[in-house]
Amino acid sequence: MSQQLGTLEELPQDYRDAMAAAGVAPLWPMMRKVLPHGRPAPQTKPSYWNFSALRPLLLRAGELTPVEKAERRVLVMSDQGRGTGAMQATSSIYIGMQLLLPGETAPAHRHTPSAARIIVEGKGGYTVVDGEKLPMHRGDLVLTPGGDWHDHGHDGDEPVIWLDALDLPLFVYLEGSYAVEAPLQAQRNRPDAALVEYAAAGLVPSRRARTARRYPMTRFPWDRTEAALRQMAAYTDGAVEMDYINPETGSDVLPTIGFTAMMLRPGETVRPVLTSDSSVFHVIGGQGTSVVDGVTFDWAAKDTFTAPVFATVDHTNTGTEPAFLIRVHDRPLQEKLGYYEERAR
Ligand code: 1HN
Repeated sequence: MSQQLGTLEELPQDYRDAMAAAGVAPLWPMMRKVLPHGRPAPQTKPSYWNFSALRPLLLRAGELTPVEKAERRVLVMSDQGRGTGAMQATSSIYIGMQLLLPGETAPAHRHTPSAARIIVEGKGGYTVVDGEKLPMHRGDLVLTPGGDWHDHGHDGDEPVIWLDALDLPLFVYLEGSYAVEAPLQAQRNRPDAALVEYAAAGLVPSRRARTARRYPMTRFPWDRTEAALRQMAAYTDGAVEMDYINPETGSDVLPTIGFTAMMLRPGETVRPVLTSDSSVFHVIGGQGTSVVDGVTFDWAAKDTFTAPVFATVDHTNTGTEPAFLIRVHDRPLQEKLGYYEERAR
């Protein structure tokens, strides 16, 4: 039953003063703010970043701020519900666009939050995750699980840009966020090993001989992902969306953040059910329009936008080629907390 609750103003001033002096406050005036009726009332607003607007700003950061002065040269993409400067794009997901110039390195560190990169442009970039050198190609998803050492480098001759996604807001909220710094890592002589070990779905190196690592696959190359999406699209009439999973366990690739790859056929509109998770969408290729809670975003390759929890989302491919997006979401976190939910629209 929806009952109007008492307000602070209704209470006598002397009582309010006495409560404040005692370090307490009445719950009932604040109750609906923390427990809205029926569904959450997110502060997060649908937000959108046009890559062609970000790119010159990022390149200018390359001129203004040497990487040594930045550690990571990143422009943070803030949720418009919280305002520019907010270090989050949704309640639990941080994103930013990072630039590394030819010859530069970003020093090794490890931290409690987990990170993932989606490579946006440039050739020759790489990241080293726990000693394993991982090349960065356009559209790749590269993971740096919490606690893993990682540094970045660049052997090419053009700027490399990628999108970072981290569960940083959650770790800040939990007062659990910190990093340890170190010089660049020694690279083990087995770059990109997981691409060999997990070359075929359903086959993993025999368990008899070894114990699997907790995060066995840290690079998911885009060419494989796109091929899988195209095959799925040819095989089914339905919406084409595939989960990135840990090949040893079948579960999500990181503890709190999940990733899917989506393909929209030319002219296709998809209307997913309402979900309790929040999402960041990054466009790998193609063009289209998405309407998120009534806000329309016209997107093309390299653009990024968000959907808050329980948002109504319609995606339409307005082009003549397939469109591809990677979705970053927090369903793994919500499932662990036991409240992930889907509702019909
Ligand atoms: C971080 O470690 C990276 O390693 C990028 O590239 C962005 C944002 C906040 C905290 C740590 C990186 C980050 C970050």
